[in-house]
Amino acid sequence: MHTASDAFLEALTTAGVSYLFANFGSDHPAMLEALAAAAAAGRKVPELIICPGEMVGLSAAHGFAQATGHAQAVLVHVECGTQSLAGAIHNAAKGRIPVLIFAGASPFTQEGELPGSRNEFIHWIQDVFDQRGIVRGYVKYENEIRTGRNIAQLVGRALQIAHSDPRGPVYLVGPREVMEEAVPPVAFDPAVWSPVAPPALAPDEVPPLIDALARARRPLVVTSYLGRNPDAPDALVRLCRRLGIGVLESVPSCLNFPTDDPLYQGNQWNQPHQNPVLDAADVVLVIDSDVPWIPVVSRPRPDAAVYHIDVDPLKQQMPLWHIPARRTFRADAATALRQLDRHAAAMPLDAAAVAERTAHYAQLHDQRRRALAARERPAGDAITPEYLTACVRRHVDANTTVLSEGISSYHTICDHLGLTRPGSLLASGGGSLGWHGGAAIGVKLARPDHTVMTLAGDGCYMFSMPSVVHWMARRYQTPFLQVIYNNGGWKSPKLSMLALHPDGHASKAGDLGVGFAPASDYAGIAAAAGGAFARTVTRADELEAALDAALDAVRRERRCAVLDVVLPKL
Ligand SMILES: Cc1ncc(C[n+]2csc(CCOP(=O)(O)OP(=O)(O)O)c2C)c(N)n1
Ligand SMILES: [Mg+2]
Repeated sequence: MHTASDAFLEALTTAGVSYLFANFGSDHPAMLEALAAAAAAGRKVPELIICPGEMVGLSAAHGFAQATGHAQAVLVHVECGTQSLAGAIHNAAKGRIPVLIFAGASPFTQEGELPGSRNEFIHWIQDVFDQRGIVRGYVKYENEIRTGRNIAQLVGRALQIAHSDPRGPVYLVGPREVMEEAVPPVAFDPAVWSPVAPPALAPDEVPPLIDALARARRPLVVTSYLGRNPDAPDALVRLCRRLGIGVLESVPSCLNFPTDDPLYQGNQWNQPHQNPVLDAADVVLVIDSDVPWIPVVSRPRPDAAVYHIDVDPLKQQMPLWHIPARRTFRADAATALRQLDRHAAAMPLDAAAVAERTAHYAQLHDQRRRALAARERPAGDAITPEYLTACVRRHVDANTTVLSEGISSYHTICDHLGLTRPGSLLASGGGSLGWHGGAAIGVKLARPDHTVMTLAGDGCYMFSMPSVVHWMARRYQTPFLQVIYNNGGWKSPKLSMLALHPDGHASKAGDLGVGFAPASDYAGIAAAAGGAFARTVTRADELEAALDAALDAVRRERRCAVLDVVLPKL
């Protein structure tokens, strides 16, 4: 007997989906039967990863897709499980993460008319008018599976949309009767459902853009996420070196450019001041960025010529968005950069001007590095975020992936980790906190030979559902190091308040409502839930030994390690 659920699993498998991150309910008898039937017959289906929290499951699929580019499947229970995806669906949407979410739905018959008809009280309670509406604002495509007969085609269409730029989550709903339906096998060839080919710059557009960059006195690239394609940073390096273009990262959610390259000019987040490199630029090329600058604090000069390349240049998912670009291109960053570099390679360049620009940026780069090094010294016994990040840096090797959810330490982490390899740094790309725990599991599944480290705030640790994360990490053997930047609560809302009300009541309030006293034993939560190595570190001179011991637990004992590192209070 071949059911719609068998056909669904078969289509996922044929499409190359490796994992099913699942949280089951009364909508899934056919799916559980299909999984067990496949196991009994030795038939390959996506590996089941049980997720006791949906938000963690989707975050794991998010991390896996960041590491591989491939969508995985997340299976949830009707509208309740869909709601329990919580902010992870926001993160997948904003981070442009391909992932296929499948939810069951309450049976639509109640007198036994069809196999799967209602037989539990909850089927009345969980019947809602618009289940898909819960995620409609966050997915690129949503549909109901109405028959098992074309379920493979719907999987093909959903994955094709998820993997085509701008990428994103897709959502399919299958009611119980449909998922029980006996169906004939359907031929399914994923090759004919492949993602849309990367869009390039129109050939006529290349020469004027290269001309503008080559003639500029201070050309600058601003980017946030071109490094999501691991081939793009190299393409950017080649073009920038050829022309002497500086690179500024704005709110980077991945590594876009090697931070040790002399053309690298740092990263800008919420720092409340004008970025001097951006201010000096006369030609600014924005590539793949949702927030290239924050106009009220930092922006290009009014006479700077701004150009914009993005797979998603209009940001149609954002109600308010604009940068004053003279020309805007919808193109894939790596493809466009290679086109630009090929054109630049074939034209005469002013070598003296290129050398002058390169030397100018190299000198600024050097100044910046020296200033950063000075900030890494510990302040007595206290552990600063800068010192902590520098200590972590010494343990990062060529096979390490770092996940950052450092929040008020985002810029410190980018600055002091000093990473150079594409793919070595990941952030959620969204704004709903708690991504890093589940994401670490997904990244470790995708890169079993890597040391996976997460650097995250104490607030983010709590948001991540650590009991679920550490239960899963032990069960599925995905050990990682989790470093908590514990500043005693939510520093960021306090900084947001001070930016608007520097001298108001809140600035003088003793208890602002953002502190976590009395603190939990954060590391102990992970030890209880998943047998993690757990240590709290309060003094600078304890940090190195604690990192050594924690990484030994991760690399040799193959269990998670949580270091709760106590920083100066917010
Ligand atoms: C799901 C969710 N809830 C609330 C917020 C609002 N928020 C933004 S930053 C922040 C504090 C995060 O605390 P922590 O991880 O300790 O970082 P810190 O600001 O202390 O560096 C909060 C609550 C959010 N972004 N997402
Ligand atoms: Mg904090």
